[in-house]
Amino acid sequence: MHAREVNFDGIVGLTHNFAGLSPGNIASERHGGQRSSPRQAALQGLAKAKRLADLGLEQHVLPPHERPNVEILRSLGFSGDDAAVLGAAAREAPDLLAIASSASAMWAANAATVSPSVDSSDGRLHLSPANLAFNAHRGFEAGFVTRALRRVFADASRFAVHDPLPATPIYFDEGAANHTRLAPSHGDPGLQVYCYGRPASARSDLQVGTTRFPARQNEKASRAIARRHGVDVDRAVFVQQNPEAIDGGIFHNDVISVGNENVLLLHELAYAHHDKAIDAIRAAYPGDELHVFTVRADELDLDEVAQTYLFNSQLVTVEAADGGRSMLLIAPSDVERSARASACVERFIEEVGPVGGVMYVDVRESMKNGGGPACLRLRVVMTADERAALGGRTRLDDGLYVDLVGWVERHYRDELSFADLADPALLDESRTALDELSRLLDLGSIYGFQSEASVSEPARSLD
Ligand code: SUG
Repeated sequence: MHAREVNFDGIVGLTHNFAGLSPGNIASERHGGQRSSPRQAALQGLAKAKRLADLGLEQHVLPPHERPNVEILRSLGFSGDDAAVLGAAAREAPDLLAIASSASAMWAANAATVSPSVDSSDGRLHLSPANLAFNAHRGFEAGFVTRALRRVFADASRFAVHDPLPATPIYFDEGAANHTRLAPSHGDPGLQVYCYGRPASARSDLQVGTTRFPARQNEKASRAIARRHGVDVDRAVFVQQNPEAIDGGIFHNDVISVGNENVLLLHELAYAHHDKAIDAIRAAYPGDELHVFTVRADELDLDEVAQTYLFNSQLVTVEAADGGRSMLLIAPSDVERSARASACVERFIEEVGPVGGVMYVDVRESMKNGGGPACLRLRVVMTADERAALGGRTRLDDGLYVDLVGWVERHYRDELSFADLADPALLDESRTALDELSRLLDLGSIYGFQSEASVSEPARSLD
């Protein structure tokens, strides 16, 4: 079956800011309190997505969430009109204003876990929105993500968009950031590699094995997702993240490994038991030739992994006009500035046959919150019929790119400080922009503040 990888990138929202909200995410902790540029962040994200579209890849976008979200603050006890709610939260509980204002939904790799139709028992493409319940600010994303995915993947005969797993520690789920699919080519049945930080056997945080930073993904969540998607158990491996890596600031597995078709690029400290994990992956891989390229700790230590985000590159298959195929690594520009990280890239290109080159992209604003190129996208392997069945106007062609850049330039602030989050004008600007965006993307009334959405479609969560 011929299928392609389609990337859905999260459009960065109007409140993009640095609030230091994610323990164990070193970049987020380091940049907390600094001024941000929502406009630059959004333009960088769109430019990255457009470069992939220009390579001939199918590229889509997902809408930002409504932020600041005063309904979140109301549910936490603040009352009055919108301005009063924002003002009281800013004075009495700035931490809550921060969680109600985060633009963290931009990292679409955390939006859901995906199984293409070729891997599922009912022949449909399955998506499980992540509950992201580990972090207070991210736990509010699941309701709107579910609604947005149900608009885009609306055809229930082809797509199943599940409810998020229950938002409780044994089902902590961070989405595709901890999942890689390997296959001879996208359209072939694949091997699912699910990676978790919290083993099913751990009865409390004390038994997770980390000493400095928390582990997020629970093995039970990964197993439940594999089960509900109907993936073949013989083609699924569940491997533990290395607690040493989590303690080194590697909070998601996609910050230390990336796979595409028959290539897996990873660091030797990605998994708790490297050799055992690679043996299991090789044994279950449904093809003849799997290229596993391991970067050693003496080539690049964990600090450099966390600083450069080498492994948060996208590895994509590019088809040339003559039908030839070759893989390209889409790496953050921080890798290019590091002699040691770029040496690893050179060795990777030299030694792994299918990989033809590297392209560097600048997503600095996102990187400062711990999100590289791969964090910004949700990848979905799709057949031509499935692609034709997508709802909305989310495909980033030249026309939509021009429209979105114009939209950002009209509505986004160039600079934002934490105090600005309480500015009622920012809430108005955000709603005006999102209202326009929902029409641009042809998604109908999708936001809670748009009356039709709140009347006809009660939100599953506060969003
Ligand atoms: O969950 N940062 C995100 C970064 C997510 C990166 N995604 C992947 N690796 N796939 C997180 O830690 C920081 C927000 C702040 O501090 O303002 C934040 O949520």
